[in-house]
Amino acid sequence: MTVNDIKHPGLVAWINEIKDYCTPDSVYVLDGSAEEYDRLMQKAVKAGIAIPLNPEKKPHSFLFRSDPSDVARVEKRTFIASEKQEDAGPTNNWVDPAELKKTLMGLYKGCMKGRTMYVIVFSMGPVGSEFSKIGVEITDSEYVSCNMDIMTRVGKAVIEELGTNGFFIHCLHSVGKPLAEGENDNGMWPCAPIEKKYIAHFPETREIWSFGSGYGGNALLGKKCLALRIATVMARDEGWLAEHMLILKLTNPEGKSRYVTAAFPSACGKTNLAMLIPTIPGWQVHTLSDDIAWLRYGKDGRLYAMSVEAGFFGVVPGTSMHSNPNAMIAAQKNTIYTNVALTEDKDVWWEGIGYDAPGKLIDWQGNEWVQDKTNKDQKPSSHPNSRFTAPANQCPCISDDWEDPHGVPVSAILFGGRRPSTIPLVHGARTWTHGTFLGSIVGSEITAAALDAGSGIRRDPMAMKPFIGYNAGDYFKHWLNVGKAAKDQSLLPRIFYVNWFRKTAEGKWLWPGYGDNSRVLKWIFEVCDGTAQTVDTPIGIMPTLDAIDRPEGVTEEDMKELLNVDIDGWLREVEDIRKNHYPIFGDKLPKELWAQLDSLEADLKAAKCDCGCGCGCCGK
Ligand code: SAT
Ligand code: MN
Repeated sequence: MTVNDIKHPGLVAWINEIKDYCTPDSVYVLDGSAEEYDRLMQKAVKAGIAIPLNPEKKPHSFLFRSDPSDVARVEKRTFIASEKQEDAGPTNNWVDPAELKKTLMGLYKGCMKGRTMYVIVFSMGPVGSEFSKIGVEITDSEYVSCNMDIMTRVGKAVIEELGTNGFFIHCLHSVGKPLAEGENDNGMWPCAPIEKKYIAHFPETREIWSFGSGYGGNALLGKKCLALRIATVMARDEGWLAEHMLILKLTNPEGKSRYVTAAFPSACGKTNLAMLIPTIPGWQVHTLSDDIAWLRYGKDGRLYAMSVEAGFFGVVPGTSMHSNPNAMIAAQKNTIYTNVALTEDKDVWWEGIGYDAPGKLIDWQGNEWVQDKTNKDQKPSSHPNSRFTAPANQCPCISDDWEDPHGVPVSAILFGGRRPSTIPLVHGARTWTHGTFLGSIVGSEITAAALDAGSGIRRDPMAMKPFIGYNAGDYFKHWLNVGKAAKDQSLLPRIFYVNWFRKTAEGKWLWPGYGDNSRVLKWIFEVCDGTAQTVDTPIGIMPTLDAIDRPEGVTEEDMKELLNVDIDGWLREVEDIRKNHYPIFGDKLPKELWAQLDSLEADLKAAKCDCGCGCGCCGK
């Protein structure tokens, strides 16, 4: 399609402005067709940056290898350029918007020379849903165009939906590597050096300007940039929630379903939970989203979650037919692989795939690689953050309502992180405010090697620390406000904190995880039904010792440990939050959350006090 096919004068003017400034060789508007996808992919193949995979092993799939400097999101180069610094808050890099635009204008000048400028009109959420948001990404990357084609809804239907004056979020992207006359990428992944990479957000004007990186969340601007950073700001203004959450449907043997969302920091198994295969007979899990959910009230007063992406951008290493068969099958065809190893017969291989490397490989940096199991220090063949991009509808357990324009009613919200000690397998909040408190203290333990000053816990509130587009203290306040806005508190989702990562003092896993996590989901389902066996504890509601069916290999002693309330550990937790975490947010930290912390401390001390007075005064 061409610019002439667009009937939106505002969009046409913006396209022309960028074209004149970035001076691409040509401009092309994506229609979203299969034929177009193939054409763009062939261009990348010709330039030597995409490798077609063996059609018998991975039909219609391609491998890309990025520049070694361009392998993940770069938080240091990610900016929230709000008018006031205070509005970016303590968790974001702030630069004055006028200054940042000036810097970036210097970089964008002529930056698309020798390239095609692609215009991607895309919808986050099903096309036509009143909750969806339309973005337009202008990019000079075929890789980005093809990934956006899988990850979002792109093309004609969205252009129609936008009409002549619809609102859209301006998303400008360039790899930052113009080509000289006759020059070609010649097998090199185009990007700019790290100090020229900018992932810039202008929350007030709802704009995203990204320069210099071609990878993942830096470049696929519908994902973290729009659907989280800019969306959190829109959600604050409009009264809803944009969250880093999977959505799953849990169905019991009687056929009753409940929807659960879950927020975990990166590398804590969101995709695995979203696609898990229950080990308890008769229970089923179906997937609606593995990364991002937008939540808002439905007319019936319940909170609904909508899946906003159309594909999965999943971490590859560790994915196997054992750990996540649904992801393996989803990524069997029509998939883009980035930074994994290539086999001699043009299939892909990675660490943790479940079988040995078949012969000589080419690793993610393009070098020969032969597996040496005697060498523990061998460099991996695939980058630890290598990815597959696969259409969501290829997932065997995709939920039939994953594209419901209204979203689905949420019964439970889960928070979690990697906590080898202290935090039990599961505990539940008593109220929405208590649940907001649990979300605000989410964190993962870090190894001594990476120990930050002070605490050994890296806090990642609501698993959103890198993705809140405004002041995190105001974000907590917004969470509390959403709870207060409920027509009826009893209709709100129940909030839980789960921890699959408990270890014994000897370092052995206490809980098998994966499919056995369905046992915890079952208890949560029963809590929502009002039929669960629960006990009230100082930290919240918990299962009785026999309320969760034990998986094979988990003894009653293990279960006691998994469900133990470690009073001293929790008191240390309280102290850490009081000293190292909450002060970060200054005056913006809502008083209600400080009050939650105080009452938790009081309840823990009272539980410790065995003189019978219950006041905690004996100080034992
Ligand atoms: O690079 S992405 O943001 O798309 C993936 C991730 O870091 O979670
Ligand atoms: Mn994510």
